[in-house]
Amino acid sequence: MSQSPSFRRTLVTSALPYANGEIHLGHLAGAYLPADIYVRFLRMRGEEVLYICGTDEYGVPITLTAEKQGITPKELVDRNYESIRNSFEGFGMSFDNFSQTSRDIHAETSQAFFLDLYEQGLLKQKTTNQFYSPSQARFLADRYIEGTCPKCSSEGARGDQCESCGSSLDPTELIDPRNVLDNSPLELRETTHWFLPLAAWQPRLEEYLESHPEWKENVKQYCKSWFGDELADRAATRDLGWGVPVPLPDHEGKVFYVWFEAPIGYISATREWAAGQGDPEAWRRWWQDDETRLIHFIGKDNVFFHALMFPAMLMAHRENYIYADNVPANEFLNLEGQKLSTSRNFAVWLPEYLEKFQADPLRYTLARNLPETRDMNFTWEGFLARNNNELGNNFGNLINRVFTFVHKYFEGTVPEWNEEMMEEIDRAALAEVAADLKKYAEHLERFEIKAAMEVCFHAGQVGNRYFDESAPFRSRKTDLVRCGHSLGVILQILRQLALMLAPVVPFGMEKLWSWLGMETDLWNGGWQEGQREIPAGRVLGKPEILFPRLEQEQIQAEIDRLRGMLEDGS
Ligand code: B3M
Ligand code: ZN
Repeated sequence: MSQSPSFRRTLVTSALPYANGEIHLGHLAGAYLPADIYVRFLRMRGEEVLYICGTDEYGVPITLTAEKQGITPKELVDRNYESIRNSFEGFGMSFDNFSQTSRDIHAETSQAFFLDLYEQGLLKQKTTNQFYSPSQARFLADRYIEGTCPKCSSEGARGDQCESCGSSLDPTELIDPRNVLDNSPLELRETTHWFLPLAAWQPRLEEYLESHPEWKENVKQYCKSWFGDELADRAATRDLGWGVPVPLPDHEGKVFYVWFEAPIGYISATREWAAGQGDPEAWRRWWQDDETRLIHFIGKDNVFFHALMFPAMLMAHRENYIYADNVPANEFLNLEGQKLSTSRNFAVWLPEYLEKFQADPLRYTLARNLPETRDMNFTWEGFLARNNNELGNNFGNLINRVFTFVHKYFEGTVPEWNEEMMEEIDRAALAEVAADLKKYAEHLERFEIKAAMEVCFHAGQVGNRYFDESAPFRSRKTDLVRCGHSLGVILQILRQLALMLAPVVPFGMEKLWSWLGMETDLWNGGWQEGQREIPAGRVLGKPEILFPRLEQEQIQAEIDRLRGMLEDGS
């Protein structure tokens, strides 16, 4: 099915986070915050949008972690699911459904999907040699295998990589390969698996890519580099005790390869959502209707699966699925100038962050620093500066000064302001902010969130400049009518600032929205009301400090902790 240029609704997904640990800032900047900003923007404009996510719960890292902790994989993923869901909620992620791939609906959905391709004869069977552990009577994934590195002779090299010399390895290259868990010796045995022969879809995939010149450069470049060689067969199944069972006879002990089944998780989660709405078939509107536009937000390491493999699977299915209309993939976020490392705990974890700080300043700082076109850097000093200078001074103070003034001198109602009193300075400021609002929307439509944030910041500066130059604090003593008019004008600027800031700092802007006495739900058509003038005489709410200042001491502990991590690791 080709993608329709005119669409009625948008289905947005964020990469399903692995349920083997917490969420950190790198995740947030890659696949989550940008998607949430985009979705909130669409909702604010009253568009039909569905935002789907969930935890990715199968695969080897999960079984390894569970084994280390002495619990079952299901216990591990359920625990992590709860915690990830809670911290996402605290961060203000506005998913319509946040599911789990270990649920029955996902097993059913992915098995039916597999069978559709299988019955068409589109999957290819191949027999390979894999290490088998006689002591545990199972085939072992690469990460369960350890041995002596064939390149540098150091012991304890993993089946996929030697940590000492950095070589990537095939487990069959290891000298004296052993089971990591009990150190027992291994045997090579034949095993048979199903593969997706991607080369068969290559011409269609190339055409698909060409039909999307608007995609981000990085994504197009990755795809082109893969097209340089013929696309290889991709495993659809593997030998593992934890996964969705392959629904074929004589396939005991075989489950889907996690990258085959995880993207189908987007469909399962949509079906689950539909069932929850009491309309189980409603998912089809989101996946099988040309007028739906599908957008996958991901990090750059997931481009292959979202721009090629999953679209090929969707093309191959006999039912008419849509596939991604865009795949806005982000580069990576560094931390204090270094690469994030979860194994060395050199990361900022969301649950810990939320114990100490509010969500809005982090959302704002990350949005200003998104790794949209290149890797970016998060520093705690930068966070402090963004919070105090930008959120606090540029936006918070302006909002606070205006409201305090109106409450003090105009009984909390919007003062008389009107066309006859308009002077050049008023018109210029209003025109500038209205132009910013337009530019802001154009950027967001193109997924240029950082550029949209620039524009939003600029609009805040216009508001501050106008406040200083129209100087209601002076005219208050000389010309109260003029003073009221200036405040009326600034309130019009604030209503537009509220729109531009809302997707990024939703907690603060929901408050501002109500203080401004707006009537519509901000997330359902607020954009339209935000275009209309706030009339004189409206009663305004009482403000509070939206973005409290942070002190150096509050971030120093975080800086020290990260420094300590680096020192321990070196
Ligand atoms: N869990 C990898 C990741 O979080 C993987 C994404 C699955 S999306 C279907 O980077
Ligand atoms: Zn080595």
